[in-house]
Amino acid sequence: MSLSNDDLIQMYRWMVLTRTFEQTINHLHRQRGVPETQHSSVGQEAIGVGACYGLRREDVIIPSLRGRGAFLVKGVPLRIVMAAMFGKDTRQCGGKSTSHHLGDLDIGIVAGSGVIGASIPLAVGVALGCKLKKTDRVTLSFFGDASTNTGNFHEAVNMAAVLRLPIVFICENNLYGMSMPIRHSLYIEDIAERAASYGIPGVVVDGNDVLAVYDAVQEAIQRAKGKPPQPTLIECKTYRWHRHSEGEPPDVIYRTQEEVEEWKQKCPIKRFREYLLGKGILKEDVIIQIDNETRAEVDEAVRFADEASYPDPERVLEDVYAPLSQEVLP
Ligand SMILES: Cc1ncc(C[n+]2csc(CCOP(=O)(O)OP(=O)(O)O)c2C)c(N)n1
Ligand SMILES: [Mg+2]
Repeated sequence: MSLSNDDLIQMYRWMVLTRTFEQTINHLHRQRGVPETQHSSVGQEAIGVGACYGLRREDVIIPSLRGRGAFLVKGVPLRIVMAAMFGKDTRQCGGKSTSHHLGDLDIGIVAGSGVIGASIPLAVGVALGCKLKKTDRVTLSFFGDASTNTGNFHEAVNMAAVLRLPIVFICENNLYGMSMPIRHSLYIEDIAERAASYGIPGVVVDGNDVLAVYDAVQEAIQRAKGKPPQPTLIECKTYRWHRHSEGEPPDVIYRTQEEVEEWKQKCPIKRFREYLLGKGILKEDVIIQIDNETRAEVDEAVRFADEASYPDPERVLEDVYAPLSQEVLP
């Protein structure tokens, strides 16, 4: 799909909304605590937005633990993501999910696993199911760089390649695990190189360039819809601005402030804004309007989350196991 000016402004808006949301949660965390430990996506907004923009409702995503932008663009209302962070009862996951395990099957979001790398085989299972059911649904699997050092990643990518599954693997390479720099855990330059071992395309993309992410994912979706389908591994080079999660020790232990500042200069939102201003697609008054609207939307979501109820303790054991289906009973 080619993007109209309205699309571009909408993408910019999603990125600003994601950042405003993250910064607000960060502030609330410090101010009064929020039940969920926040894994901020500040600095990485171009990936979730670029990858999910234009996806169909029936396409499936399994977001990473920093996947707020992906949730929003895929269609989870902001107030629901906020309520999930507050541990409040919402239709999606009933307050048991926190935001990074949020799922909503109705709009094609499968909840990821908290175990690093473990969401990747789940995504492969989803893609296999979609293929066996002869749908044209595509699955997007998001994960971090450190996740690609787990056996889960290798087994899953291999299986997807062998079974020719309609899936796109999207690695958000922010250069660190929790604190481990990838230069200490990887002996190759690009994670995308790993695709070659499984005979699938590996693509390196500037993860701070929302349009580059969009293009790469759209191309990969076309390959996933091919006959036979072909998976792709996309590596998005990016950087997380905040510490791994709120409450972690200060990150000066493993990276320098100069490095953080250097990456802030490559801010994906500033960059996209300047591009759109240069093309005359965005005007200063629209930028201000988007800032004000997203601020108001986030404030409303906080009010909603504050007023929502906590889940009923009686229901704590519900939804732990899927009910046994008749087919597997003797
Ligand atoms: C099997 C396992 N080991 C350790 C952890 C603790 N842990 C949570 S996030 C994380 C780092 C993840 O790094 P990466 O995959 O690069 O994603 P990022 O946090 O950088 O987005 C670790 C080690 C975990 N959740 N699961
Ligand atoms: Mg990482």
